[in-house]
Amino acid sequence: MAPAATSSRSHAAQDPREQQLDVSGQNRVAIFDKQGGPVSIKDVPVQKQLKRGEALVRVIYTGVCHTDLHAMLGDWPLDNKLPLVGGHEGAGVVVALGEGADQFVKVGDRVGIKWIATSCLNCSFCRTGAEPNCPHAQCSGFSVDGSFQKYAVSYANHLSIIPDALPLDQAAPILCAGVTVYKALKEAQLIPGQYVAIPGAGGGLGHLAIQYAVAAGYRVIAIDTGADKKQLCESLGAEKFIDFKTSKSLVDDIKAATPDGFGPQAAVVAASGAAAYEQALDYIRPRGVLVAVGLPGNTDIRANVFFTVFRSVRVVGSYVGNRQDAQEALEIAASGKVRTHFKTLGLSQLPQVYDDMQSGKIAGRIVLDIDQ
Ligand code: 8ID
Ligand code: ZN
Repeated sequence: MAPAATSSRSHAAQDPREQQLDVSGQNRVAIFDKQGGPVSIKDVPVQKQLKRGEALVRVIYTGVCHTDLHAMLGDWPLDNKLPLVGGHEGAGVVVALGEGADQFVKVGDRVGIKWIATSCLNCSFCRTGAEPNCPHAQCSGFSVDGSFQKYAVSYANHLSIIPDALPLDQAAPILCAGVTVYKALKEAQLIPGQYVAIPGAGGGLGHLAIQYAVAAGYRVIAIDTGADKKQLCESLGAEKFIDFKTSKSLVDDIKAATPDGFGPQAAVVAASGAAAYEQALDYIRPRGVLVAVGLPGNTDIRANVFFTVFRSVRVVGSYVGNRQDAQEALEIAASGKVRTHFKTLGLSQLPQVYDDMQSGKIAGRIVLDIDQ
């Protein structure tokens, strides 16, 4: 696949579909019945009966995250709903509300559907801002149907408000990829001037991680493979690109990219493959942190106890972000400091997108136009 074009728009040229608040015609969904697919595109009736707290969102654009591919393939140790409409980077407008939902959003609001579809807002996790860890959380495109459909029923309490200055296609990938890496960089607890290595830097999460890191004043060592991803990572501000397929010693090359040769203060692992975790604890510097973000199924992080102590390194897991993280990530994107690099395809091309994602051909993100 050709490298994606970066949108040149700096202000939201509003999509005329954002004004169409009547619910007309059928719902259009991309759905699969069993793990491994096939994914088919179908017309089905729109669900117009909304329960308390629910919102009907007219999705216009949706990003495709590697998580959607994991869910379709069933390679995680968790069961998803079946049949399933995937997708959790949905951007559109609210067209109807269930009882009580108007305390969160209004009809006509430009909103985003993110991975955490809802949470109880009342447990000790929610009360302390750890909404993704809520035991009652529901996940869009996994435990409930997601954004690969024209009319998605979601929960008003977790919809994100998309800033006016941000076009919906630019916004969509921020709703998972953007917020996830923004939060993961917070978990790294770096200060400006410090180095972060980003395995998976040329992918959906990674290319946004480079930009949030640069915006925070961190220095980025990008790790991925191929000329397209190298060019993308360097254009976004990575100071060094290391190709994991051609490097003779990843550990030596990454350490050598820092001035004193001790390696970066953090690795934010945003790759979907298990190999990206193998050497991260060896190339971060003493007192450094490995932030686990990428989710290869059935993979362990192997940490030698002696060297974990002797080098005083930390390992932390980082799981999307809360409602405030999502809002901040969107607002930074609206300011122009972070721009999604994407190619737009139609919802009907989702099976091809999954094939290309599996073979590592996508630099940046694919955003689907729901009506195509
Ligand atoms: O909350 C979370 N922790 C969270 C949220 C969203 C997504 C976690 N994820 C997970 C996804 O489920 C997936 O496992 O993050 C991973 C990356 O998602 P993505 O960015 O949507 O995937 P992508 O666009 O396919 O990019 C992956 C990149 O990793 C590179 C590939 O070349 C690709 O550019 N990569 C691989 I595969 N192996 C690598 C390696 N060994 C590698 N890069 C460096 N070293
Ligand atoms: Zn995702």
